[in-house]
Amino acid sequence: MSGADKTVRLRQNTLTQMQAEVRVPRYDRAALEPHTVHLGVGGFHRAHQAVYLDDLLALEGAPRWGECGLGVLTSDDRMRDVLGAQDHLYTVVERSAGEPVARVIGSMTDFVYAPGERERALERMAAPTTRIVSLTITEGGYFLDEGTGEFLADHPDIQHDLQHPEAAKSSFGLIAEALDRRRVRGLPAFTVMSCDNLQGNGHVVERVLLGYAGLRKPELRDWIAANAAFPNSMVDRITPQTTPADVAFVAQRFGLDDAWPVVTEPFRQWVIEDNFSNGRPEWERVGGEIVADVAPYELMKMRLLNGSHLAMAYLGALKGYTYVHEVMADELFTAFIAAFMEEVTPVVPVIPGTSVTEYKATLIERFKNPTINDQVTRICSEGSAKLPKWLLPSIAELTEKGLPTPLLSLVVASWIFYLGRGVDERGRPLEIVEARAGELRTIASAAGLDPRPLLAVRSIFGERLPADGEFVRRVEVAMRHLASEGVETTLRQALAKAHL
Ligand code: CS2
Repeated sequence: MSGADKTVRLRQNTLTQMQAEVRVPRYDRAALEPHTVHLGVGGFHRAHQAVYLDDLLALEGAPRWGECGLGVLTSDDRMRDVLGAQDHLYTVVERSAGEPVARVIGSMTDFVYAPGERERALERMAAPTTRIVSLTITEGGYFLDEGTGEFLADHPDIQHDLQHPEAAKSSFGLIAEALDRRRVRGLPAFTVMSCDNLQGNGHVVERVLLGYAGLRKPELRDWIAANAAFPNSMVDRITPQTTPADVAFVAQRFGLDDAWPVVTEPFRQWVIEDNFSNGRPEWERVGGEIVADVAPYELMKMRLLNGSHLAMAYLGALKGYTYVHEVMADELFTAFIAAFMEEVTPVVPVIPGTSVTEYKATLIERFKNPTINDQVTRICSEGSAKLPKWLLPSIAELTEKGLPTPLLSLVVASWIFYLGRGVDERGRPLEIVEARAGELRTIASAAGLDPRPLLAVRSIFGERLPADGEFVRRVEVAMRHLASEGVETTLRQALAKAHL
């Protein structure tokens, strides 16, 4: 197939005009009930949970289980506008070395923008039809202190929501108010399902929500604790940010005029704990893995996949790479990532029926995917939220086992160095996407090559790691190497030592 001469605007009533190779929803979208309300409709959600639901809806005898998106951030107005203009349809394109595959996803039928329609957002969740409220609000969106694991009750958004529950701004303020309305109306509690990459994401969302509800009113807290369910889950699909080039590609290759498609890899995985308070779709019919204990899957994924992303992110950015596949085309980096995974493996759980060796080999292949153009700035973003989840626990556990962590420590060093330096090795400014950028960059640049001031930020590093003199020294030596010899030599030397 070659390029399209003219494009078709994506709408419900143009689905019949799509090129034959584009799969479109054939189920009756008008008959769907929004049993899921999803907070945080970004690329990942649209390429993952909504796709599983779309697959399910295409099956014979599937229930009419649809979903409604819910935007919590003021910046979500763009998603509302784009999806609203396309009848909430959008395209997912799977790209790998082979032919790209495009499909239109129809599982979402509505989108509510909470900052502009707070009451409608609350009533959508409080409605009898709502069975699951799911979230992808990013790893940093959970109001927990990374060092202590405590709920950040003093956060200004939380304080605002406690004082004005009907005008809640945060995800948790909104969910708690909706659950309170259900409690008062005698409706069953919905399941609260986090789909963020956090260890025990169900436990985390439960802790934050109960922490918040307890401050609002004890009877609400007790009712939620007794009635709502918080399943843990492991989610996986590498989904870069959509670029103008992706929009043009979808138009040119598939003749489809979609203002905000999603480009992703063919791989996807979803492992879900069977713990729901008000029903769930039969995801197991479409590849979802329903298990009793998700913890080992989460650990395997976060420590190997997300950990490796961190390992290549800051070093790759410093080296001047733009895309993940460029980093992985550099043999030194591929060897480094393989050695990084070896170093982490002793703290990766053994899952019966899953080969960690194969899992790691698949990851290298996925990272090398040359067609999705995953951005180094994306995997660098929000390091202060990601390191405590995907890297520091591995260092702590390896140290506890008496095992060395030279490469993992180098990754910590690369992050601090990147924050302080602000430019890559070619002298080009680094685009640092980080909620705490101002504060952290000031500390890092004032400290020069001394990692201690940054390691002393307890809300990121906690108490134990910064007190480990051996670890601190390793980070310091690695930072000095990065400054004096650059990324390439530092990696070469680190690998030579790791192989001793
Ligand atoms: C990435 C993840 O955000 C990141 O840094 O590691 O978004 C990763 O692509 C996904 O977790 C893959 O499932």
